[in-house]
Amino acid sequence: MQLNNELMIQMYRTMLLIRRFEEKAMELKARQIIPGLLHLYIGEEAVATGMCAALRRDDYISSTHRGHGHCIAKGGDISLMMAELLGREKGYCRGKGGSMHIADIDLGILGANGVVAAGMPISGGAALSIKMRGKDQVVACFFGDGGSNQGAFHESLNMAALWKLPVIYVCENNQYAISVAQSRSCSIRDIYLRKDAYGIEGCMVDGNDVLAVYQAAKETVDRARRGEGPTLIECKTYRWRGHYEGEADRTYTYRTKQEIEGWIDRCPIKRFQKVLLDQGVVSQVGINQIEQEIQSDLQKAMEFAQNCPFPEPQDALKDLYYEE
Ligand SMILES: Cc1ncc(C[n+]2csc(CCOP(=O)(O)OP(=O)(O)O)c2C)c(N)n1
Ligand SMILES: [Mg+2]
Repeated sequence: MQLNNELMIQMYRTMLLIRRFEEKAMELKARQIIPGLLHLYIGEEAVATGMCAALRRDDYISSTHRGHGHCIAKGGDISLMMAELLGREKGYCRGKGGSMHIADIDLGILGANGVVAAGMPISGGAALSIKMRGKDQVVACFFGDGGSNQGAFHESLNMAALWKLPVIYVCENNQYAISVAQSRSCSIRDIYLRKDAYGIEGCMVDGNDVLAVYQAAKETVDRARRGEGPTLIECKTYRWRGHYEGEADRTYTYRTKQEIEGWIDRCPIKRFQKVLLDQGVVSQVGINQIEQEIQSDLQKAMEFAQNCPFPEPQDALKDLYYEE
């Protein structure tokens, strides 16, 4: 598939922004500046980027506990994200939600979610609303290999298939659910084959190749817009960090250093950078400039977040759903 240069550069920029945002979050967590749990997306950037590049602004996504990459790829504001991670009052959830609750309804970001596979029924509901309103929007539903073993996965796929809902189910198969290898928890090796149980289309792609993800995304999004129903895309990828930040000291108990290093060698960003340089889409000077622009954007986000106050204690219950 021949893509225009502007789109390719935009995808490179998105991947790099996700990487640098996550590296900054990693550093802030290590310095104990970010409270709560933090699950980083480093190594998986091509999945969110390739998928969201095929979406329109008015399309929806549902996300997971590892959601920063999805949010950034759908156009989320990194200043509001950073403020939320730091618990500040101008953050996406006014500093009360943290990493696993970031949402931006205006951008169709229906929310990160601490409950594994909980985005799946939410996506089905959003897609049903699209159908009932007679619109041609679509929903991209991100979930992990672990999530695909949940009942919510199977119920959602069945219903979406039955009602021909416009959902693209994007399985981010990073091969582990916390410390459990997919081979120890899943009855089949290739999760996309579960499409057959529901009579829907599906495919498997190299989740570290942003162009492959984009191509699969484009085809399936077009199909969903035409009213031809849901698709299951499995993206094979790998997370470089532990399940959550803080896990590092026990990482090698369930996977080897060699395995991790092998995947780091297959970095999706370095790989795409080589494609762009080889094809003359961008020069080394252009690559350096993108890096500087991202550093500057991140710096501004940090300043915004750090200059923002914490919520007042008397506002602890404001903006929350609760019963008197
Ligand atoms: C319903 C539910 N069960 C268990 C958990 C605990 N938990 C949090 S993340 C996780 C593993 C998820 O693995 P996967 O879906 O592969 O996503 P990944 O972390 O690899 O991105 C589990 C079991 C949870 N949050 N929600
Ligand atoms: Mg996983």
